Amino acid sequence: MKKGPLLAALAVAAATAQAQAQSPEITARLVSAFPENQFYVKRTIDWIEKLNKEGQGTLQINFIGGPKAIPTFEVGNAVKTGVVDMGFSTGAFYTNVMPEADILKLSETSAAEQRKNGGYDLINKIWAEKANMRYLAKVVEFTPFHLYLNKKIDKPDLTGLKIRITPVYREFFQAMGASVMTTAPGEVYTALERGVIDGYGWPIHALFDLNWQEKTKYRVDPGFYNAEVSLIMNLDKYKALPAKARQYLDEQALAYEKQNDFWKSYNENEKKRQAEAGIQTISFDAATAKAYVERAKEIGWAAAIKSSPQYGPQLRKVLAH
Ligand code: 173
Repeated sequence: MKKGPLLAALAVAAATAQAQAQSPEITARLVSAFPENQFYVKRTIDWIEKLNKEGQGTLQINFIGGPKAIPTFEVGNAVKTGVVDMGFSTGAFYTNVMPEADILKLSETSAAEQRKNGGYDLINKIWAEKANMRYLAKVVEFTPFHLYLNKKIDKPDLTGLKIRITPVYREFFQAMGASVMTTAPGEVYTALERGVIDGYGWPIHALFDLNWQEKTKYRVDPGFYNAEVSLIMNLDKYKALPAKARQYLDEQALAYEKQNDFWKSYNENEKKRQAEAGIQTISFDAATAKAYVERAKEIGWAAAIKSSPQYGPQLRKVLAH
């Protein structure tokens, strides 16, 4: 017998209700610590759109916005306390939650290697214990930081210069004699425009997203450390996800992380773009360059271990070569 439309509709409604009772669709709210006009965020929004399309009935992510919704340095706390469910951030922005957050910049092993060598599990142990967070995936890596300047230097000496930092660069730049000022990315352009700072720390890429090339004369080579940007989630929310939603989220986050090779070619291109925009490079001779990078690393690990005597040494084993 052919079902009438009413019966068919009732059958669909009943099936839907049953599916929802078994495993309701979950919505997670995500904020970005980086400004919305940054390419990172656009990439993440693309990822969210795909996740939402394929995750209907299972999991949806609701992108709330960038620092206008929650200030850059507050995103970590918002995720920790569950004010939002998910964050898109770098660890340097939530050292106010735990000092360990900034240690991932010292990674020499890749995220893929850390999934195998116990690094990912250790990170999740620490993030759970100290920040009430799940570290889902690292989605920016293979990206050095650089010092950008508007005054010329001929050696690694920043005496008399005021440099914009985040915790990433603090100890290293101070050791070179800089006076430092912490700001969120969203405040750098104005600080440059007003001459409040003589330079800043920032990755090799993403200068153009915020128009800083207009106010930047020099990039100092070589770069140092390894920029880390990741997706984090409130641990209670993560644990409360139905198994299917959690598995789907883990898979999607891992698929995003697996695209990280993208940054290698992107970064080469960004270097060219900087040169074309008139940003000159200040390069040290080979011996000075080597000492510069080694010093950054030594100072970075000394600070990491001082800030976390408990986990600094354990992280070193899985992050450093
Ligand atoms: O300089 C910064 O704002 C910063 O710490 C950072 C970290 C990772 C990616 C981009 C910026």
